[in-house]
Amino acid sequence: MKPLVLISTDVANVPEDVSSALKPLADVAYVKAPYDELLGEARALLVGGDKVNEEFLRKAPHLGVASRFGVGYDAVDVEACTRRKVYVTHTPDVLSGAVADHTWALILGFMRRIPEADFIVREHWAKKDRRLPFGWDMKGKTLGLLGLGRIGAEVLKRAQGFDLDLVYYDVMKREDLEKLYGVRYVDFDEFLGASDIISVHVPLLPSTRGIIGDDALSKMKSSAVVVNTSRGQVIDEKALYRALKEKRIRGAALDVFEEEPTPLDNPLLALDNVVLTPHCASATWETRRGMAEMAVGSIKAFLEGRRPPNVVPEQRGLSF
Ligand code: 8YV
Repeated sequence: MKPLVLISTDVANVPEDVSSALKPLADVAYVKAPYDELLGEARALLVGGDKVNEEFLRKAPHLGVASRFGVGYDAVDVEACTRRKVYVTHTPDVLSGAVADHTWALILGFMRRIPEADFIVREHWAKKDRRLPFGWDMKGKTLGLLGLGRIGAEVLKRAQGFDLDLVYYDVMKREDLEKLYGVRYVDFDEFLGASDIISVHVPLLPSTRGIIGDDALSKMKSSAVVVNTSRGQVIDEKALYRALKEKRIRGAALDVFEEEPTPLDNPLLALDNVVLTPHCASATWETRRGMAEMAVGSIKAFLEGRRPPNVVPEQRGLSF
């Protein structure tokens, strides 16, 4: 009997002509939660949004690899996987450009009021009953990158044409990028006090959860725009809502939320100083296909008896 591979995301994300690379080695099933019964037999899992924790792993005694369809693996308990000798892989690099493009779409979409401008053309321009308020120039603004890893670096690369002052805060200094792109390292308080646009590119960790909360928001300029394409939980959404509602900061452009999909009664949705997208920063034809090939490739290597590529850093050097 062939081993069983479960794919817990849909064929739009992992097309069958990509997953078919596994067919000579395994039976492949696309599944939607709950899939407890199949999990009992599964040797490999290509995991979309599901939480892979101790409770989940208990139901998957034969699992050898959890291949995350994405770069962020905050929903996967890597320690629990390591204890059970389950490899955790992810898809770094392949999506950095698409996420950076989307970050810039959000920045410019907010600064030039693109969603509102579109609405005015459709509903009001010809009737001359509502004008589009002015937007803001990029020139002369300070762009602050919270986190300067792979995605932050791509955002920085794209920032070069805009005549911006560039600062960043991270746990690691990136002198290479400082030299290459003229970005300046500042401490967290200076970062908050200097930036007109704060773009979040840190992973969700205990140390980054809620890092943009009441205290951080109180240190921002009134011109600050918070942009988030990383994880919703990095920002305390209630604190952000209060700051936006009271116009203590200028606005926010968000692709990610504390709860996803974000509920329709999330008060953020009623604000006019926000631009919102549905966690789609990596959602392009080319990038999602690249992610699928990478995630499938990790499973294929595992089934062929090799240590899979793109194992998460916490499991570097480990072989099961
Ligand atoms: C999602 C992401 O994985 O890479 C990540 O960590 O958040 C996204 O690319 C994607 O939306 C599929 O779940």
